Amino acid sequence: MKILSVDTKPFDNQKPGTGGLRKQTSVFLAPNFLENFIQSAINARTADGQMLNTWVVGGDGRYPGMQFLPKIIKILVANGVQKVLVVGRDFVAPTPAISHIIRKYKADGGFILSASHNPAGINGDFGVKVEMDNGGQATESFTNALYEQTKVISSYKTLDIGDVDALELPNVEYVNPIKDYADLLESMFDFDAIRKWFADGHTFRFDAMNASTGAAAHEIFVNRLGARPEWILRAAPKDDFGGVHPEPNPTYAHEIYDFMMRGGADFGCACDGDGDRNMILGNGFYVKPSDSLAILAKYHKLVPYFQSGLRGVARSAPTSSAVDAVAKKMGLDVYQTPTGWKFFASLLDAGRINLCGEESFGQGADYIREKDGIFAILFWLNILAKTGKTVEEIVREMWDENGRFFYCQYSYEGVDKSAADDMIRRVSNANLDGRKYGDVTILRKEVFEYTDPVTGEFVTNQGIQILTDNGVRVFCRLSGTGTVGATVRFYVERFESDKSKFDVPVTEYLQDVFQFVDAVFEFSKNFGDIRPSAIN
Ligand code: G16
Repeated sequence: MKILSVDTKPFDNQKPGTGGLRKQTSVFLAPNFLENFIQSAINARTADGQMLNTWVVGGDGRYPGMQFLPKIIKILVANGVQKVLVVGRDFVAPTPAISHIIRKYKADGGFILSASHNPAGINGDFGVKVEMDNGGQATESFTNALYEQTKVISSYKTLDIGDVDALELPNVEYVNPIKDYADLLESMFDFDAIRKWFADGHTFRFDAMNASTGAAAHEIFVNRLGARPEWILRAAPKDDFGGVHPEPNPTYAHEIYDFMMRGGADFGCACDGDGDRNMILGNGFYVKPSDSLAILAKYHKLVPYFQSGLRGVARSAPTSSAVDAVAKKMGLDVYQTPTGWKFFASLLDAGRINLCGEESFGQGADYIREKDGIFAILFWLNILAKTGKTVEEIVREMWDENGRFFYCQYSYEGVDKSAADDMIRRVSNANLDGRKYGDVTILRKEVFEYTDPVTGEFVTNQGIQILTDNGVRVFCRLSGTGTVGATVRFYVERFESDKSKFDVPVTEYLQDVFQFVDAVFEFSKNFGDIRPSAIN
């Protein structure tokens, strides 16, 4: 095989965001755009002279992943990779299953061709997540090194193989991840108890949103646990997800949300495009992701995998403090990290935590280094099966014991980027401590910074946090996963111990907090009277 060196020029827009490089599909289709990024990742990975032997390539099935696969294989082999493990013959697999394959086959890392929960297709988004040899997303320092490479790249390597199909090269091996992934999860949870829960007549719905989780859901919930096949909705993967915005929240997964609010089943759930996020729904009851994390921590002893207990838990800073309250009662360490699953990896690697999660509909644990939607769903099924309680009873008991952390995330998607940057800069630099807004006084405003307690890696500008004298915590940051303009996210939380108030609708309960947020950030003054595009 002849190795070619192809001249190229840097692109100025290849800085990865919260979860890899994400762009509109049309941007990725520009000549050399993909090639530059892949070669830059390899350059960053081999900068210290290390060879890459085994590399995993998988994806959530979105267009044009399948068309990109031969190009990526050729670049990897031309750069000396001995074995390319392609996950799934049909090249569709959930991100957590791919993370497991990287770890199981002791690969040097991998590429996951996914833009996660973003819509797909020619008018949607595409992305590449770069995975390390622990099966987790690139660390902050590696991401910075990769970005530096994208700025100076002048050529990439590929193979001249004429008409030979790159997928048939002797270096390429196919791995079916579904069995491995299902086996792994079956080894962790009490499948006998869950089987009995289904056999007892409980009803279930899972929405795969036409994306990557349908096959795994069928294998796990139907084949292994006895759910009915028709309970797995939108299971067949489509390369444009059938036009669905595969984000499991009440806004975008409204079909299953509405169905469950009408009392459609005992338990409902959904995963995002690449299967690492989840939404949990009871009969007429929606579980906030932050509450879900707290509940997993509370009930961990019911799960065989966690039988010997947790050492610690972690949450991202914008996630509500519900898990802190539960974990402190159990004597567990609690870590607060910046947004981005990559920040959990070192804590998991060092054994300081074994459970973690985020408000952005993701929970996970130390068996892999990605969040995992089906893991969270099985965890809930395990809790329901072992306690005999409903989803609503489980959540209400947690509130009764710990108080309720009223919490809401308001997102404004696709707003003007320079205005959003200006707003963040202005509030970051303002001296607001002690300042009064009506009856409310700001106790402390801080720009969130983090020093990784394991690696010492330091990051700053990870969002703005405000604490007030009436017990409110506000967090604001710009999304790192959007592709058009900017997405401003406000996260607000207020603790309530008065049980008589637990049933007040969240948005009503937090209404005055939102007026305070608007006054501090001057949001409507700068962006007009726009409604949030998602309230979760
Ligand atoms: C990615 C990261 C998550 C993070 C999320 C935040 O999720 O892996 O850890 O919470 O982004 O999204 P945003 O920056 O839009 O608020 P995913 O599922 O998109 O890979």
